[in-house]
Amino acid sequence: MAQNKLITMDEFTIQETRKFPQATGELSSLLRDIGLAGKIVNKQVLKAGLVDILGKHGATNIQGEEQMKLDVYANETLINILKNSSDCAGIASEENDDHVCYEDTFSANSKYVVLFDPLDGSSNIDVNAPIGTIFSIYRRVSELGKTCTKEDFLQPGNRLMAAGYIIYGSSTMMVYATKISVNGFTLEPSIGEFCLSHPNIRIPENGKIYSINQGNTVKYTEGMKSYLNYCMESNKEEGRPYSHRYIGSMVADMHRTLIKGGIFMYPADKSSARGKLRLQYECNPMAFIVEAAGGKATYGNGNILDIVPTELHQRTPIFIGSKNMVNKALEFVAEKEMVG
Ligand code: AHM
Ligand code: MG
Repeated sequence: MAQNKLITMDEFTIQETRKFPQATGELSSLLRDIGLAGKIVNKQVLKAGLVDILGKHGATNIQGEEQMKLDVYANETLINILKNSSDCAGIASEENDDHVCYEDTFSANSKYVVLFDPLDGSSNIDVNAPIGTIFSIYRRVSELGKTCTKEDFLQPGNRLMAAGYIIYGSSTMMVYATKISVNGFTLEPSIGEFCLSHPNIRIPENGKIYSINQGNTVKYTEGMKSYLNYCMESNKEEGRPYSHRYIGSMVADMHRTLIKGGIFMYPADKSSARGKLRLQYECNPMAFIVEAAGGKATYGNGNILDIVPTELHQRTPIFIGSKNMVNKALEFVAEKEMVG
C-alpha cells in the first residue's frame, strides 16, 4: 500500500460518518457540495487580478461582457449549488435580505438548512489579502415534507450541526467543525480535491497575539481600553506585550487565531452597541469551530452560541480565541458596558 496517501475530504467525512451507525450521510454530502462551491469561487478569486471582477456589479469589461462582482458571484454560486443539492431545504445569506426556501419536493424533504457569508472580508479583494466563505448547517425545526420556514434560520448556535470556512489565501483551505472535532483540508490543485492537512485542530489555551481594529479605540468602553493597555504592557513572566495582528478579514484573522492561539475581538462601541459582525453568518460559525477546538467565544455577558437570534442579520460583539486569553479579557470588560 502506498505510504503518505492523501486523504480527501470526502473520504475523511465518509469515514467519520461510518462511526455513527444512525448517520445517513446527508451531512457529508452537504459538506461536499459546499466544498464544490468553494472550489468554483476559488477559481474566480485566483483570476481576480487578471479579469475585471473587482469593479461594481454591472460594470462591463473590455470585451463588452457584463462582469459580476466577486461577492455576488460567490453568493450566486452557493445558492445554485445548494439548490441542486439533495440535502438542503433552504439558505440564508449575508448578501440577501431574507432567507430562500427551495420550493421543489426534493428540497422540501431535505432536513438541513445552510447559512453563509459568501465572501467575507471582500474589501480585501483588491489588495490580494486572504478572504473567505463562512458557513453554518442547522437541522431544520419545521415539518419535513413542507418548505422550510424562517424559524429554521433563527436557531441559536448551540444547535449547529456543523460549521466551517473556506479561506482563499496563500493556499486554499476548508476547515469544518462538527461537535466532535475540527479538521482542516488544503486544496491540492493538481487533483482539485481538498485533502486532510490539519487533523483534529486544537486551539492553544494561551496565545501571544491580540487582534482588533485598534483604530476604533477612542470609541471603546473604559474596560475595553484598559484591556488593550494590558495587552500592550510589558510583563516578562506572562510573555507580554502581546503582538498585534489585524488583517481586517475575519476568516484570515480567525484562521491564524485557531492555529496559533490568540484572541480576536470586535467589541461594541459608542457608535454601535452591538459591534459590527453578524451573529448568524460570522460569529456563530466561528464560535462553534473555536469551541469544538477547545477555545471560547463570548459577547461579554455570555456565550455567543447561547444567543437566541430574533432577526437574520443581527449583530453581536465578540471576544473569541484561546480560552485563557478570552477569560482574561472578560476580567476587564465590565459586564454592564457590553450590550449583547
Ligand atoms: P464584510 O462582511 O462586509 O466583509 O465585513 C466583515 C469584515 C470582517 O471580515 C472583518 O473582521 C471586519 O469586517 C473588519 O471590520 P473593520 O474594517 O471595521 O475593522
Ligand atoms: Mg462578512
